[in-house]
Amino acid sequence: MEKNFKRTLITTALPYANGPVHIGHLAGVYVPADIYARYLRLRGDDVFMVGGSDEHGVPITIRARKEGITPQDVVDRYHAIIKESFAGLGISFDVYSRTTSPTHAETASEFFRHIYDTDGFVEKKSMQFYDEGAGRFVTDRNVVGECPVCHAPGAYGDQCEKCGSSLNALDLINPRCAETGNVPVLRETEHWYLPLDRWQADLEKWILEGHKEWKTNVYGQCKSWLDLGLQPRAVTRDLDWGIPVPVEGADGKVLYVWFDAPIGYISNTKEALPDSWEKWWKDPETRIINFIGKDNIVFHCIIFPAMLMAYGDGYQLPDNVPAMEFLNLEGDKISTSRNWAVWLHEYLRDFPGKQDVLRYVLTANAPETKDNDFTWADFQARNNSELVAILGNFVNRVMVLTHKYFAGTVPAPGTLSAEDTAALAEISRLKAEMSTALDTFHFREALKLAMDMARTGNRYLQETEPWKVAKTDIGRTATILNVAMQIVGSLCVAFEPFLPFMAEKLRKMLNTPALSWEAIGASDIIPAGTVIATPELLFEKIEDDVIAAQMDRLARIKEENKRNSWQPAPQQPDVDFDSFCKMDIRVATVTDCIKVPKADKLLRFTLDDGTSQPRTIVSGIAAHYQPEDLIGKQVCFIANLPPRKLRGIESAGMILSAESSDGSLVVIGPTGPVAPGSQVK
Ligand code: B3M
Ligand code: ZN
Repeated sequence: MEKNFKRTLITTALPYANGPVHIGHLAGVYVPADIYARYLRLRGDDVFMVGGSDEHGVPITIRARKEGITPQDVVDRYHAIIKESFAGLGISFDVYSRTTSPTHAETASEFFRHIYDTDGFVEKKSMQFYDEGAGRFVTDRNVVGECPVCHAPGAYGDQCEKCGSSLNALDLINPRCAETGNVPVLRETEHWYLPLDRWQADLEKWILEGHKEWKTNVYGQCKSWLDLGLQPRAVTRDLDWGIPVPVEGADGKVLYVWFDAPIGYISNTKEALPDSWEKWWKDPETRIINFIGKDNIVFHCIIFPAMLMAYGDGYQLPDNVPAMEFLNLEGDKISTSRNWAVWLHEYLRDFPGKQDVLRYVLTANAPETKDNDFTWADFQARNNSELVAILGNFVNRVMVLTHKYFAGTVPAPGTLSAEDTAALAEISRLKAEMSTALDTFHFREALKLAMDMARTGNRYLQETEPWKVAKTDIGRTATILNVAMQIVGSLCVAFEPFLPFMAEKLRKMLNTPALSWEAIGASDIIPAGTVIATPELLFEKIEDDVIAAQMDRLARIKEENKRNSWQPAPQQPDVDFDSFCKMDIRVATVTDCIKVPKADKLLRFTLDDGTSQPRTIVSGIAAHYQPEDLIGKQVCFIANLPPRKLRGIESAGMILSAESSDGSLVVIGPTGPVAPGSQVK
């Protein structure tokens, strides 16, 4: 079943250059891809890892208009941030370029043109919303209106977030353009479609028969798409940001972002390897692995492969697409627009030198089979009780003991005892399991096995107690510390894909050249006689106040979101005029106002309502007013509600107030003085 491959091309989803990268992107795509690439390189494989920014698409144009800058300004800003932060986290791309590069424009254009010239597209006319005021077509996402299914206001043209229905923009009730508020009109437009139906049989054969080993989430999504029957998909758009459609008379049209973005993998390879890129894409002995998040499955498993088939010319299809599920943050969905994220560039600023801690936590919690959660408490716990207490502690003990008893030179071993060989055999066994886990994209499992190697080391020291043996038998101490040092060497390699910064630091302390995966478990990784450096701690404890600061930040964002997401309540069903007239709303002057004892929320009003009798009303607004501030004010109240008792006080009516976006209540009164008892009509 396993084919023999000569090389592996690793692609990583191109992040939209519409915002910085967050932990969700990292856990879902870049950290696992980087672990995989580093692992294969340690094995000596020929690997090329491609990345880049996705710089087209509508959201970028919207942001540009909002900020009064050009789309190019937007992508320049975020491409720089993203690229720098990836480098900061040690994501080892062989190329990281962008879809506004000249190579990409040329490659994507040619790709379209070749399919066009070989009759690989169909042309279709359709009606599309057009914003006459703005002079442009509006994409479905940019039209809002009442949901035709649940009648909630503010549904998007492609989906109602209230009831979850997928919508057709043309079905919205009272549609408006989201950006301008204009009422859109219908206009005919013509687009090129990729007839996916033509590739249905080939795709079924390739995926459903040929790739049963794919992750169940990936295989399952593909199967349900294929079972529904594939339809032609438009691959062009009416937009002024993107790669122009390279066909005469197609002015004002660009390639759909999901058409050009995956070609970016090819363009970026070409840009880096102008003379040898083809072998990475067209040689059947190249294995292609696409690392993506679950929302990108259909594009990578159905649409892009159909594009490659339509183009022909030997382009190879991916061998595997190990898509991840989503990572949540403190129980809530990560969201760029709601700022609910831990941003990589901010993490690198707030936690200098702690890149590996984030890599570790994101891998230990990788959303491999189901959505998973990142919490700061877990981040702290994993650092303090795993990285510091298990891995860091073991390495440090071995180094300190080597300095103490052998002046920092790795001692030569004597004959190995059964304990010694058992410890090394355990490392080899764990290595074999790790290899299987990594080969099958089970990164969490692989990381756990690596940590088990460190646990094995700690157990070995606990059992052999070299600090006690040293009092009587320095020869045996030498053997124990030599074996322990080999375990340290194994850990240095086994953790390298996950914690490359730690591995680099440790390698320097061990005075050891780069090691290969094969070395793990060997008894001579760190040769006797090696002079090691003064040990430095590999990890340090993360204190509570550091975590509290991050939690405070999230709490502030939550508050802000609550304020920003406020929307007026939907309008109530109509009432007839007679019903309205039955409500007796009047103005009164507050003559007295006091807090109701032992009731936090209640104020007791005494009102002059124009009659000779003072009127008492109890109102639940004590949290929003000092009672004395209301004395002398005029308020509106409903006079003809039946009286009711509140805390033993008879309340005759209800004072009107409005609830604002932050939940505060404001009493409603006339804007000018009126006679107490005046009716509100
Ligand atoms: N930019 C979507 C995303 O970030 C898209 C991936 C393109 S991969 C070719 O989810
Ligand atoms: Zn709805």
